[in-house]
Amino acid sequence: PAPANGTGASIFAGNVPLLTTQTAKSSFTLKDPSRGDGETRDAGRKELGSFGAGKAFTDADNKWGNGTARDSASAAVDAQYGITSTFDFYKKTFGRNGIKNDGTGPHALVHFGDKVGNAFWSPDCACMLYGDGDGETFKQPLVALDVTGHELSHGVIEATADFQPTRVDANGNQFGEAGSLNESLADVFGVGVEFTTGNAANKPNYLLGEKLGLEQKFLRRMDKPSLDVLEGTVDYWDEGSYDREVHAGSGVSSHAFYLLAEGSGAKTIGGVSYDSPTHDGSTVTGIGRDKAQQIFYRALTRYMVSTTDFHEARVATLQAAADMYGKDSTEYKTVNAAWSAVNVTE
Ligand code: ASN
Ligand code: ZN
Repeated sequence: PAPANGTGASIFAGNVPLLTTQTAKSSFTLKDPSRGDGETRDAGRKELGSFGAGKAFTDADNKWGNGTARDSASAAVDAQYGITSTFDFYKKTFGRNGIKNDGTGPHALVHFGDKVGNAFWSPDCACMLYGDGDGETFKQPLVALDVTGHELSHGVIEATADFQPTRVDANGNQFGEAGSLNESLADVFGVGVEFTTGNAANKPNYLLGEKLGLEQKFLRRMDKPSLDVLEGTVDYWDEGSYDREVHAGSGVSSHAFYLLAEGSGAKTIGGVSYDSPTHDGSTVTGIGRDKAQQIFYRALTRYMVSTTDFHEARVATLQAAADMYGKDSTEYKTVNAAWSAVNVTE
């Protein structure tokens, strides 16, 4: 069917346009035919395994939500906006047609579980599951744009390098450098979604999860990852990285990416102040976010594999930079400098 022009009042991104599907005279559903039928459905606060495919959201006038977390459809507006923004980001930036590059639109389920303070990419359904927050640490539904960008990027990563953790503990926590790269690149491209979307109510920055009502004001950040005390994210590589919890370990390459894009030292971007340190006291001059993204994406999709560690990630990104700019280029040299600055050296 032809897409129908709807609008949504989101919780985190203001009023947003949505393309939907008309199913009857006065009935629309939150499915976007122009983006591979990307769709958001309702898990009805049920736990894994008990909601099936979830329930479709329907609306009579194609004006969705009221912009508050108490309204069931508003979280769905954010999730659907995240789907369309992420789909568009990958297409526009890398020419990638959907998560699996097959034109299929992503699927999401909101209101997942009872007081869940997390969001997940589920390989089983190849879909996103969003909790409404635990009401304590995470005070908001986890449907903000960078969270969606992060989770759907896990889908892209699964379809490409498919990083695997070296170890999973009894609580399901993952460890190791390939798993840390998984979390890090999900942050790299999650931030990319924010910057490329350029939503006025959700200003782009290098913070992840700054809208989730956390006491430390963000979940992770890329300029100086160790400012995250919640997960204990690190700034630099050391031997401990080989067996570090993957979110904590993600800081190594996220920090390298930030330095490659923006450089070291103090800087203000979009109203947020950053002060990115280097392990070796060096000064790094950034090559800009666009080039940094292209280098990391090329490395992810051509050179990284399920067991890639940080030192191999360095080689992969150097190879990507050499392909695109040559070995004598500033870009190549800056990739090298950025990894050195996080203590990943030859
Ligand atoms: N939000 C977490 C993540 O995407 C959920 C998880 O998979 N542990 O990393
Ligand atoms: Zn993740």
